[in-house]
Amino acid sequence: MPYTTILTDLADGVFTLTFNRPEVLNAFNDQQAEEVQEALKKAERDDAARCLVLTGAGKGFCAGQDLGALKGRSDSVSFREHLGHTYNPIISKLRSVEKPVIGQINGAAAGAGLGLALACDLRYAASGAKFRMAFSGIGLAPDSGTSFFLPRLIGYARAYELAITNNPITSEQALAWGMVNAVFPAEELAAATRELAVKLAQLPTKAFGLTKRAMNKAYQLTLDEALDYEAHLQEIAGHTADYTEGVGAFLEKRSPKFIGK
Ligand code: T3D
Repeated sequence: MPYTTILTDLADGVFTLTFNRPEVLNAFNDQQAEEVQEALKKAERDDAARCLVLTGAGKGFCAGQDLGALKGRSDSVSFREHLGHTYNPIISKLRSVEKPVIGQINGAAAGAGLGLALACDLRYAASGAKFRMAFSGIGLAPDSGTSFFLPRLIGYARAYELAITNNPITSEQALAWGMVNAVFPAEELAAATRELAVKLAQLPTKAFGLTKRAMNKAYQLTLDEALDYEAHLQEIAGHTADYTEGVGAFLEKRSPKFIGK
């Protein structure tokens, strides 16, 4: 079935997923959550997709849950169950897919939309985009991984302050606090993201995946455990074609041609 709430594109090794409900700043309904899950699974399985980009159509990145859809929802719907089959699998997939994921934050990222942005590996933001926790504004607590990622990125005091004041912050503030990697004028954002994504898609994808696995896991480990886990992953990296190519190219004083395997 063709997607109705997202756009997808695969070119030059880059899989781009665009949230496409611009009239509500790409806020999610259940259909969108289902389509994003399906598209991410497809991108994960496809060897031709070596870098993922998430972005939004129109002027927003993603305003989180579509509040119109939430209002029409029956009281009998469990929030826990809803999160369990909408945002949570998406956030988990963004963290577990062993390819770099870049958030191209073209406009407002709020609520679960902020969670999606923070779950990306890297974030390039447009000057003029804004970041808002949003949950407390409607009497909710943080979800979609925001309580996990935000304090780790910017520290507890700033994260808690953003959560309880519900103040939005600018891209420039987000950059100063380490929440995004770079900020570009809006008209330059897509090209800057594309340039990075195409470059990453030509590099050793398998090693990038193992790097992500190591850094995800390191959150829960002691130093000794992390050293052991690194050694385990290096055993895998050291048997890839890209490792052989990387060392060979260095010794032959030529540029490596990585195939992502
Ligand atoms: O079980 C569960 O599913 C619970 C899960 C919850 C997850 C969540 O994400 S809860 C949080 C939901 N999101 C929000 O509360 C965000 C609400 N929106 C905002 O705070 C602001 O709109 C933004 C900071 C995102 C952007 O501000 P601004 O000034 O750039 O835009 P705006 O004028 O407020 O919005 C533009 C339009 O988008 C506007 O519609 P209109 O007047 O042009 O027809 C606005 O109503 C609409 N819009 C924005 N956010 C949402 C939305 N429509 C539906 N749902 C939204 N979340």
